[in-house]
Amino acid sequence: LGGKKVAVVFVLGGPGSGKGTQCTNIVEHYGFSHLSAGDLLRAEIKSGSENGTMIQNMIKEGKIVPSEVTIKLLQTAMLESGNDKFLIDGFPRNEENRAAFERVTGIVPEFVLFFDCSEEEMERRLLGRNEGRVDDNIETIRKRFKVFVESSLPVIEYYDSLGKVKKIDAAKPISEVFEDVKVIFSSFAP
Ligand code: UP5
Ligand code: MG
Repeated sequence: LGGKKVAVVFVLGGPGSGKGTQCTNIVEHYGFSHLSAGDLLRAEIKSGSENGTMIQNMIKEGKIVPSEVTIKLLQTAMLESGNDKFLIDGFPRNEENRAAFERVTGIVPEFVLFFDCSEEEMERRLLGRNEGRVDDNIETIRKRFKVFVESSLPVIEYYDSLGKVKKIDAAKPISEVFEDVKVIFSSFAP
């Protein structure tokens, strides 16, 4: 990003914890650009890119796409936005994602917003979503939960050890979760 100083907040949490929903709210109030890694990967499938079939297969199995692919999409989206404040939603998902992003972009996040929610509640939300996502079926949802616990939670624990995690109770209704999110962003001026 040409040495420009950018502010990045990683928005993490299990499948269906409400990352996308709350990012939409944050964008409206605080001038960030929302980059959902999952949305960028799904757009890549639709575009008919040479990686499309591989990405589609990974998403269907709840597996983590190679970090080169995801990081490239994130970097392009950051450049194209013209903004300098980003919510990166659903990335990094494992230790390798995290280390590669820092190495390739030189960006360290300002903080990590962690939406904490029970699997029971997340499962209910995902099964009720009905947006035709290939991964919103019970078999894939169980795989996504397993990958989250085994690979993604350690990333959150790493940032927690640096004092960078702001944990939110994401089991509450959408508007109440946003009240808690606002407290965090209102005191943050990059
Ligand atoms: N909802 C939201 N908040 C609610 C609340 N407080 N109370 C009641 N209902 C609430 O919300 C999910 C549903 O719940 C919606 O219907 C919403 O209205 C309702 P949403 O905001 O969409 O939750 P979100 O956390 O964004 O869920 P999502 O399914 O997008 O999370 P995932 O992390 O599973 O999905 P993502 O798109 O990030 O990744 C999908 C796949 O892509 C991964 O499994 C992986 O295969 C691949 N991927 C990578 O390989 N690498 C990456 O870096 C990113 C993704
Ligand atoms: Mg999402």
